[in-house]
Amino acid sequence: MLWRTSTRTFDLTRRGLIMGVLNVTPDSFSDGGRYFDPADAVARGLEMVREGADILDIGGESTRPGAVPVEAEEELRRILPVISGLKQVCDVPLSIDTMKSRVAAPAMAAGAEIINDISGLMHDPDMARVAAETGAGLVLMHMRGTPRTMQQHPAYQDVTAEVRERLEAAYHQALAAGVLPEGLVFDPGIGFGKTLEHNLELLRALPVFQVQGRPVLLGVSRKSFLGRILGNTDPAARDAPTTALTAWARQQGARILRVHAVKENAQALRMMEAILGDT
Ligand code: HH2
Repeated sequence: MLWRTSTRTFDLTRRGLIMGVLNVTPDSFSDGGRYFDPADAVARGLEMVREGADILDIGGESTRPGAVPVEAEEELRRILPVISGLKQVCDVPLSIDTMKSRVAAPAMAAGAEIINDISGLMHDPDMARVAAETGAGLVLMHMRGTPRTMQQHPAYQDVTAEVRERLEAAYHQALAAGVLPEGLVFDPGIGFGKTLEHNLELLRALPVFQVQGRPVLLGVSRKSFLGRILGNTDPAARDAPTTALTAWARQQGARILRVHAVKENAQALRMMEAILGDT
């Protein structure tokens, strides 16, 4: 199982990847404001690399439920200094978490190699073209609606089938624009236009989201559904259940885990892979 980005190819057959979350925003739900200064963001990025991150996912717009959208210029102002800062000090693959091609294109030019589009090509018709032209690895996530409204009344007849269907359509959309299948990764989008029950059902069905045999990325880190089950309101207190889900998701076939607490999750991933061996 290979995943191609613009500059390298990951072999995911036996080794999954930890994607460290680096939010350069004032309002992200867990780390908002902590790394708003580019120097702090670069330092945090380096720390995550030391802790075992295989990829850093840099975001300049919060997508938490109710978040107010940010203009492309502002998103770029936040993320470009962090991309160039990290490029100067390490060779870790960088991913840009954006729904806008006007952000993705300059980010790729500055040295990012993966585009993480949480709208799964629904937000910006030009995104697939930018991914094709730059050769970016492309993460296609399922989201219903927009971050601002997505949690108002999420409703599905069959959440698993509908999420799978939409990701399948995104696969064909990407290929039609010239993206190579080896560049694609799929994500059911936990918490994006879903109730607690929807999230649990999607997790139960995780292998279903290996659209056309492509790898699955999962982002559950510190999310509110964990707090709803465990009765806690502090995102930073949700690293233990996140780590448990990392091991479980890897066992269910997920290959890329998007997390805040890199060290613990990398350890859980390596332990699970030791058990899985060559299977
Ligand atoms: N979740 C968040 C953001 N980007 N990308 C993918 N592919 N999958 C996810 O589950 C995912 C994502 C939300 O988490 P976070 O970045 O921590 O918060 P915020 O959106 O408030 O910045």
